[in-house]
Amino acid sequence: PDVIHLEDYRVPDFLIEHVELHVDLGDGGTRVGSRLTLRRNGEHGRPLVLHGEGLELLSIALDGKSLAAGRYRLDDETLTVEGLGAEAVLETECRIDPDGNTALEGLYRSNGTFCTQCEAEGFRKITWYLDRPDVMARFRTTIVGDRTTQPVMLSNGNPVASGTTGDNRHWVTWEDPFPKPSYLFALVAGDLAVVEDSFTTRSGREVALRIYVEHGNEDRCGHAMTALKHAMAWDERVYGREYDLDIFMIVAVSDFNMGAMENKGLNVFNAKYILAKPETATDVDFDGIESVVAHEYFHNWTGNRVTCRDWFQLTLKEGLTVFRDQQFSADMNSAAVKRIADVQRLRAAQFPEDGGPLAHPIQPQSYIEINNFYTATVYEKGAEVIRMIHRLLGTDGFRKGSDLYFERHDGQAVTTEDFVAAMEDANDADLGQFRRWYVQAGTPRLICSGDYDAADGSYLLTVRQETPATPGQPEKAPLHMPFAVGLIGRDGADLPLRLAGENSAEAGTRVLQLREAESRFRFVDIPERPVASLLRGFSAPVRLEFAQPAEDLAFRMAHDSDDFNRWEAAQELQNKVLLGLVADRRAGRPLVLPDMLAEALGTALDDDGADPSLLALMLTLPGEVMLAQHMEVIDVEAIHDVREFAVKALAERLRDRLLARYRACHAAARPGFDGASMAARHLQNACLAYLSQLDDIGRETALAQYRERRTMTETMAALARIAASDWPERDEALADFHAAWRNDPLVIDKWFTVQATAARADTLEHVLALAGHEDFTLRNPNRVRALIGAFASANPTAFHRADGAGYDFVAERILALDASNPQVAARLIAPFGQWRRYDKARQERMLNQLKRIVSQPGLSKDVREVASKSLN
Ligand code: DPP
Ligand code: ZN
Repeated sequence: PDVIHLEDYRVPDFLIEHVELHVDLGDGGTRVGSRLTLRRNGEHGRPLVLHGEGLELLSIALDGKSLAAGRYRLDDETLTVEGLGAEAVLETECRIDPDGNTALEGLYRSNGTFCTQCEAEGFRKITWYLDRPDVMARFRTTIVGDRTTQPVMLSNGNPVASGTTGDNRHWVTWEDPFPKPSYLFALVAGDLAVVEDSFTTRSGREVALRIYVEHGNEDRCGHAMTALKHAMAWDERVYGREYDLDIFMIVAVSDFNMGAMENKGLNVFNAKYILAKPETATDVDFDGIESVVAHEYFHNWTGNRVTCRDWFQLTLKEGLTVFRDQQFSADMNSAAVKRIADVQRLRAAQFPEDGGPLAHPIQPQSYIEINNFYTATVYEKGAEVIRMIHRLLGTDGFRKGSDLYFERHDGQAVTTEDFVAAMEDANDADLGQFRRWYVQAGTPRLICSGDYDAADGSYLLTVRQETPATPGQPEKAPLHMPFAVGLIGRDGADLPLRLAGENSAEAGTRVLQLREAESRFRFVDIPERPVASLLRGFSAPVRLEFAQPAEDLAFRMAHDSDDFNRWEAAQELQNKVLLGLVADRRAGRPLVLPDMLAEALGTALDDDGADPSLLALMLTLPGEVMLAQHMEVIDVEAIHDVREFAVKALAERLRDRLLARYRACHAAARPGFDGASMAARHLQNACLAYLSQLDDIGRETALAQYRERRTMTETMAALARIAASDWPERDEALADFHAAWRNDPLVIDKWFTVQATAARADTLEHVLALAGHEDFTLRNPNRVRALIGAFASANPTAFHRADGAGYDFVAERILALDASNPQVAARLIAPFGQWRRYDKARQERMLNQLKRIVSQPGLSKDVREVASKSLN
């Protein structure tokens, strides 16, 4: 296979100054005319080689003269033209088939609406082009369509002309004044409703905001619109960045491979990240909409105005933009709760990736299919790397750096090095060693120990860092990272911290810097044995190893001034207890829940002053997937049984307090997206997860909450309990839910997921039946993720069934899906890549499925790359 290497990067042989597109939409195929104004880049005699895939050539002309067959060469991936002058105009016309485009890259139809997805390399499926991000051109796009079925026709920039052509057809021309790479091109045409609003920028320009949706969904756009306006104001306030066109458009489509796409002035969204009202969407959905709308908006500066030189720089825009959307959501809601959610996501998706056969640095050095590198590492770890720069330089320093970055590079296609250099130069800082984060894969371990010396009142903190070997990187160098710590006194308050040799002490969190394989810090004037709170706020993307007694963890759960670390202390205590129980179970000892866990959680439940959402997170035991990460060889059944045992035992022990808190939250919550109600629902549902384990009141509480149908958040939490139960009402509730929402695809996705993730012995049989349900289709990525993705990644006992039937089911669907949508198929392989973590029998079964996938004839590059690398 063709491997693309970063070190092979070369500047383009030609540049494109201007593009004129003429897209004639039709039911039997679409004609795309293109007129490229080209300029030779440097002194050379090389031919022009354009990318193009699946295009049927209708005509080609150079500088106004039609080209004879011998003057150009066409193959499956390129169009080569020799003999261009220093400047040239190339005109082509081709036919494409949007209706037959099931890969959802390039121009395709979703529920009748024409739409595009060009990142990373979809534009070459629309017309021949230099489809690489360092070629930035001005686009003028004319769309011709049917007045009845495509009354709305959109592209980037501003509409500059329109008219009709007879035959009930019309046309519109859009012009984008900003030069852009082809991956930011977009075109949408269909019969869509529009919801309008406006935003006045701080310099006083009025921007028209438009969200286009399928008819009937107009009442589900309010939250996205509010999020957009908040994001626009936030980027002005926090980064000094204003929007730059007169119109900002968002289109929601049903069939979309990703979450959304930041095309210039015309974002195209997976409907899941736009459409919501409390009756149809959960609070998690609402949060997701807020952050994805902001994320795509923020790309206008970090991605579009300043773009990537090549796809190895993907984290330049994605890591940075994820960090920006995380900051934004933290400002909109509870910062600690947001931080916890982000770290949970990093640990669930990125840590396994970083420790498995597909480990790669946030700046990969090679790829076969770039679509496979839109990973948790590039995005989430990339955001952590930016967050560390933010910590090291401080808020003002980071802002100085981002200002310089925009000032230097506006309108350019640049590299991660350019970003880091701007941060350094603006702050006179040295990020030399820090750059290793861009090229070194693997999650570092921080092995810490603390020694209190009562005689001289000092506390010695020793931190050793070690990054495990990853494929192709056996040796690792020490990394530079911020390490935020606090020492807590007996009264629960942070002690003032002074390192030996320093003159004054400061209370609260201290950000230490680690650079060496081993670092030592001696804190002085420590009057009593402190309780250390390390890696506050998760100041670096590492695994912390610090043996802290259970009493200290419980103490920190109650007193740590860092809310993230209060939660982390709860997680650590729960991990300790649950892993102890796993060992007991494996040794055949009876399971006994330690009193101290129930007491610590009871104390949390009674904390009326804390954010209920934080308490909900503290009360929720680590999930099976998280627990598994702590085991040498993952024991799927033991983890499951022990966790179920602990939940039930805790429910019995804390019954009255859970019930009281449940009722209080239920009474406090109002339907709607206000922070207090969302937090109350969060805690209400965390209590329900316990209460539903109780034989007497569990069933009635869950059923009552389900039947009340107050908000989708409450309905789904209840239905999840019901779907996992053996209660006689189970089948009826699932049938009832389906009947109520059968015309609402986003809600039906939830119905599939709740069954795919139910912890039951017969889940696979249900999932097999659901895969044959009339509402199931491999053609809709959301539906695939709702059933197959959820089953494979969020239901360990069912996916890892000892007989291998779970593996067989998923592998078979990956192969079936590969024929129509390779990009989404490749994403489903990840759980198989974790095979090394399991027992011999499972290893063999997982490997056999990977081998079966790799040996399939006609496999896509996407699936072949991930599956074959997963075998290593
Ligand atoms: N649409 C994807 C994102 O925003 C890729 N750019 O992350
Ligand atoms: Zn992005």
